[in-house]
Amino acid sequence: MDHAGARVLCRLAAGPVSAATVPDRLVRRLLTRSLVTRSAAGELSLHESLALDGPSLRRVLSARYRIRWFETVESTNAVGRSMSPLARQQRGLVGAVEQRGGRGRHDREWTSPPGGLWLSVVDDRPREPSTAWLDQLAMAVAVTDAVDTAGVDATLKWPNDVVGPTGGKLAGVLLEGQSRGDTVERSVCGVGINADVDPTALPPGATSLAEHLGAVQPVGLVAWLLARFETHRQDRQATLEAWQRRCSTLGEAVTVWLTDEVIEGVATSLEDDGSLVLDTGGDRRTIRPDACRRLRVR
Ligand code: BT5
Repeated sequence: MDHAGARVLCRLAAGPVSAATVPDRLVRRLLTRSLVTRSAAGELSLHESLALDGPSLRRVLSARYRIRWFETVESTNAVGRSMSPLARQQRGLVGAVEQRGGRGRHDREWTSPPGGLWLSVVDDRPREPSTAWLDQLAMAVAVTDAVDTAGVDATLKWPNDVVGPTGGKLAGVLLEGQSRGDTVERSVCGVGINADVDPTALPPGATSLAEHLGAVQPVGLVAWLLARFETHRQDRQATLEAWQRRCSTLGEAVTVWLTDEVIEGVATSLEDDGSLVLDTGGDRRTIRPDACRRLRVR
């Protein structure tokens, strides 16, 4: 699906929209491909045959993705790590209805009931580490783009949280790389979005799109999410700027837990590699995303 079509599908994730708000040619294209239906009142909806499964993802995504879909899986990132090699222009996409052993950073548990989007994007282009690490930021910004299009205003909390309008954690990103020497040979960018999930099925402090929008069709989000991810990861400067615009951490007094140290200071800016700069009252400390175990705004 092209960008304009992917964006419309994302708007439809939260329910019908008036066909009058979508260019006629695009409506015809989406109808011809049986991705949407139009009611007598002129409202577009996602086609009822689209579900969150492998065949539907093949219909909404381009052929560049090698898709592996599971009803239940331990962790989509773990499957992504062991996928057979991809061609240079190809991306792997691993998804599941439910994860039994979903993982966050530092091997923390990631709760992944049905109704959420649990995806991992696999890329085998050899890259230098700082470029590969940018994917983490690019995916977080892409999530805010997608949920914003679906109707939820989200912000970013450094290093990798997407936060909903009332402060709960809506999504998280887990980037893993397999390196040889100084080259990252495979990156697996995992993203978990609490889409059509009842918040009572989630840990305290979490929120979901359903909590803000009512019923959501998660498949509607995927093509636009991945289109935005690919766009952001190609432009470091634009991604950093977009990240900073969306970030609620900058300017705040924060406490950061590292493995063997706790630092307090004011978050002032983001470095090119995604590190956070803290003003600790005279001193300047730079913290890499992977070194941060926890951050709290004071
Ligand atoms: C993250 O870790 O935020 C990264 C989450 C990445 C999950 C995706 S799902 C697809 C792919 N496959 C995987 O196995 N993982 C990736 P972190 O910053 O460490 O946050 C983890 C913390 O968030 C936990 O300790 C809980 O407090 C909280 N948490 C767990 N599940 C949650 C959920 N569904 N929604 C919001 N918060 C959650």
